[in-house]
Amino acid sequence: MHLLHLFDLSLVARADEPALEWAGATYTFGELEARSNRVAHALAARGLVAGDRLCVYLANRIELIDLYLACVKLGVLFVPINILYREREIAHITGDAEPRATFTADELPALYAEAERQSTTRPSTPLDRDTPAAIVYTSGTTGASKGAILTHGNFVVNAVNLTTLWQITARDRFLLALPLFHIHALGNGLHTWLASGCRMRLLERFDHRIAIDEFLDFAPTLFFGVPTVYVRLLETTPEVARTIGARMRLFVSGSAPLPAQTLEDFRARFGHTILERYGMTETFMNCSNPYAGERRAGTVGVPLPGVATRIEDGELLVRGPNVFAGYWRRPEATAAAFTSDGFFRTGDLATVSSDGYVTLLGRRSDLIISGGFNIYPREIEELLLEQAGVREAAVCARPDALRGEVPAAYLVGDFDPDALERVCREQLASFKVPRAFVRVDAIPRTALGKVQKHLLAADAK
Ligand code: MLC
Ligand code: AMP
Repeated sequence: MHLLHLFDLSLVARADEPALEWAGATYTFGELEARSNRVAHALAARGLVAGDRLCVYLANRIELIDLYLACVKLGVLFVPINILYREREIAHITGDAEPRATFTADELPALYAEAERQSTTRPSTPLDRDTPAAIVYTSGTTGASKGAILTHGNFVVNAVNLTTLWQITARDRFLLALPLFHIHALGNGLHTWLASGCRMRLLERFDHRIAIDEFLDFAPTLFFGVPTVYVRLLETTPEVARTIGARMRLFVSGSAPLPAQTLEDFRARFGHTILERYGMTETFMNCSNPYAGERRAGTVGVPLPGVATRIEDGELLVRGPNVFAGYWRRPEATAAAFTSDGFFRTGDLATVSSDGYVTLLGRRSDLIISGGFNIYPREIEELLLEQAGVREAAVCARPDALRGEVPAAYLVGDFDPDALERVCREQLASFKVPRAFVRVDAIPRTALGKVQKHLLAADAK
């Protein structure tokens, strides 16, 4: 099975039904099929063939969906880049993926002018379960961001699992506000939408100042968020929250730990128990709380169908058809990520209760998750160490009520904190810019020279 078998449940079988609300207009599934076929032919006319990579540096918009569908139809690997990334971060991805084409908002008018002249019939390309559909970059613990190769089979099994288990049907109204450059919105959002054939309203991003108006206007039944989004939604007045809650069927949270208090506060205000699930770029979704059974606070629920789990030295290992095909052009990193019997090392520390619920305890690495965006301290430390006067640098997480964690920098040397902040703002995505630049006499280290971040982090609290 490949992705078009899944998508045709909507693109073909529901061709005349409303599919997408975007920027005030409504499109049917048939229109999306025709648009993406035209775009696919325009890309092919520019020389793109199966196996090529195509990078997109775009905020959520209909053209991003057209481009994704066009890539799937051509067997071209779709490589989304976080729209908040700056030159340095983008250059790493384009250098590594070596795309045949890269689309930013500026390139779209020319492409669509070419697409206008193309046929609306679907191009034919041999595809199967193992055909790579996308490369999604995930920051590596060593600092260098690695491309996870995600196959048609990975996307299909994830979408089938979630659509079934969360009872998503064509009757749902799905509000999608998360960024399509990550697998949360791309793998879970876009694919369950197309698998179920429901109506989706797409927002450019989650803007807490207008999100409530979108809820009231669209009256969704289904919503996916990261914990920061739910903390933001708690700012809603009790009356409005009740109105929204009365129409909603299911709120899902993931990508970062959902505090039990947020779950409780949300239940009190919206009358819904958020369903928490757990995934990774490399594995799609591994675990989910049950739709019908107990949604247990502080846990990520039970392993999904087909997903085998094992705990080794406290770390959660997973194996199944959801797990990616390896890192792009990094055989050593791929080999290191798997055990000899094919289990993927998630890097997440976990325990499992006697009735099978998985609780995540933290990360093996010093990954920081801020508002659902991942930050590897090493990348920021390297930039700081390039700056005049900085002799040593350690970046670690500070707890933050809104975003879960934010980065803080601890530095040895003679430097100007304002200048460091300016450099970080210029060269890094906004969520990676340290919230504090703290001068310290020494970075605490073990006898072996390893930085003891917990001592710095304790100091920050
Ligand atoms: C935030 N900003 C964005 C943005 N989100 N810009 C474009 N697109 C987005 N999606 C920018 C804002 O312009 C602003 O920039 C700064 O970030 C903070 O904005 P804010 O309004 O204060 O945002 P906030 O209320 O903090 O909410 C941010 C957020 C965002 C929660 C909406 O962090 C977000 O979209 N997170 C989702 C990340 C995600 O999908 N992760 C999934 C990874 S996959 P400035 O310059 O003004 O500061 C994964 C696997 C799994 O982990 O299991 O899912
Ligand atoms: P990414 O590399 O962006 O795919 O992020 C994957 C990581 O997000 C996982 O390894 C977890 O550490 C974290 N994550 C995802 N979902 C949850 C969750 N429900 N609770 C805690 N952490 C989560």
